[in-house]
This record gives sequence, structure tokens and C-alpha cells, in this order.
Amino acid sequence: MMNQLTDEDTQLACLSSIRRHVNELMTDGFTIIPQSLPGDLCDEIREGFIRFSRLNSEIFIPNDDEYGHYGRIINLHLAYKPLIELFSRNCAALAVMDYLFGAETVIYTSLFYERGSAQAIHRDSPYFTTRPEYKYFGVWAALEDTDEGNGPLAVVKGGHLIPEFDREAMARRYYDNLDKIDPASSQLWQAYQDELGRECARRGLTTETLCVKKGDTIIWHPQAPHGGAPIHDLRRTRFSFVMHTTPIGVPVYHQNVFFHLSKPVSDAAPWEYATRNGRRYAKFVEIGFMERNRVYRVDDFHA
Ligand SMILES: O=C(O)CCC(=O)C(=O)O
Repeated sequence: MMNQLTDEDTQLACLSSIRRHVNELMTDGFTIIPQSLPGDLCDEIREGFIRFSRLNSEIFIPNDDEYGHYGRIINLHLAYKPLIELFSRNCAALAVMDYLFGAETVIYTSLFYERGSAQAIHRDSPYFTTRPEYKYFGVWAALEDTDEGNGPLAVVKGGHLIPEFDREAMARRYYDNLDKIDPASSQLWQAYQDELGRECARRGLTTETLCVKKGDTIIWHPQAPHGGAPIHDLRRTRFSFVMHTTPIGVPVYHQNVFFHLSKPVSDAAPWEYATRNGRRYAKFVEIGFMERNRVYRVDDFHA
């Protein structure tokens, strides 16, 4: 008869199953967790989204593109709550993040994509800034298969190891007074990402296109350069959900803090958290359709 497993045995088994992903995150800057979500859950959530968008057609229809697809939708999980299951039921991803954070992982914000983003390679850290730094992960769940045609996620392998730039010197090109930095400065964002692109090229780093399958999850390091590969067939969808995660209670700042290293900031998040299926997420009230620059309140949606 087998001896009963002790808590220590269970902990060791869990640690060994996440070790590979932890190592990949540290060495490559990203990891793919194959089939970390059941395919039928992804189908239910995708089909549920289509029903939800029809039920709320007065909000959705003015926001679609010429192919009838929605671009980036911020924080849709606050209104269409089944999306939160892509977090709470993602045991392997949660184990990796809880381990690396050494704390409970929570959702700060999210992006829902019906099609690829074709977004230029960038680091998220100027926008998801924490103190201490880099207490953040990007977690990308595939709700359908991706391939070269529908604009998969792209990551520069090893790019997270490029040392941080002299951010204050960069900011001083645009601001005499660092206290005046615009949290959403597009000039500063671009200057930083351009420098990152030059450094990736100088080091001969290559961009990998991650053609993952429905149910796979990608986690990227807070400093990983990543973006959306070009979409070769704009008629195709690429349903996916990105969660921006932090340890519980950690506040997130933007460029006015990222580029101003000595700026005094609070270490307590000012928002509350709600719980679903035993996991917590920041309780905000606004949902944004980014491409159209339109914002709605959670209460504007029929559930
Ligand atoms: O999903 C994508 O195509 C890109 C996602 C991304 O770059 C981001 O969320 O920061």
C-alpha cells in the first residue's frame, strides 16, 4: 500500500509540474502551457460572447470593423463574467504565477480580442508599472486555434533579458520636470519601444510567432517584447483573452511612475476586489472599445 502523501509531497509534485514553465519564463521570457483550459470551455465562452454581443447589440454594433469583428475590448470580463473562468480554471497558469509572485495572483485588467491585434512589438512595463518593479504578468488564453493567417501572438525570445534603459534620461528629452510626465504619453511610449526594437536588432534576437491551439495559455515575462503578428486574412477571427495579473493588493501605475524612479507612490492598491470561483479580480466599472475610443459602464450591459 502506498504511504499517504504528505503536504510536502504534494507541494513537491506541484513544484515539479510548474518547474518547466517557470524556467522557460526566466530563460526565454515566455512559456506556453498546452491545453491548460478545456476546449469545450473555450467553445462555450466564444459562443456565449456571440450571444452576449447580440443581446447588447446597441453597444457592440457601432464598435465593429468592416469585417464585423471587434478590436481590443478592455475589461469585458466585468460584464461578460464567464471570461473570468479562463483565469480561475487555469490551474497550471495560476500555479506558475502564484509561485513566482509568492502571493495570490489576481486579475488587474484584461483585453478581449475577436481578431488579431497586429500590434507592434513592445514591452508592457511602461504601462503596467509596479513598485517594486515588474510584479506583473501578461496571460494570453487562446479561444480558437491560431496560425500564420489570423495573426498569432509574437514574442522576441530572450528580449526580457535586455537591461532596463536609462529611463529618466529618455523622459528628460520630453519633460524638464519629471513630475509632469503624462501617464499615457505616446511620445515617451514610442521612444522606449523604438529603443527596445533597436536593442533587439543589435543583439540579433529573433521574433517567434506562437501558433498555439485553442485551450493553450501563454504567459509572458513583464519585460518580454511581444506583439501581434500580421493578419494575412482579415476575414478570420482570432478569439483570445489577455489577463494582466499582479499579486493581490499591488497597485499598478503608468508612465509617470515608470519613467520617474524616485516618484513617491503608495504601495496599496486603491481598488477593491471581487471574487468568482474562488479567485479575485480588481473591481472596476468601465469597459472600453479601444479602437473606437468609447467607454461604457458595466451597468450599461444586459447580463
Ligand atoms: O494578442 C495580441 O495580438 C497582442 C497582445 C498584446 O500585445 C498585449 O496585450 O499587450
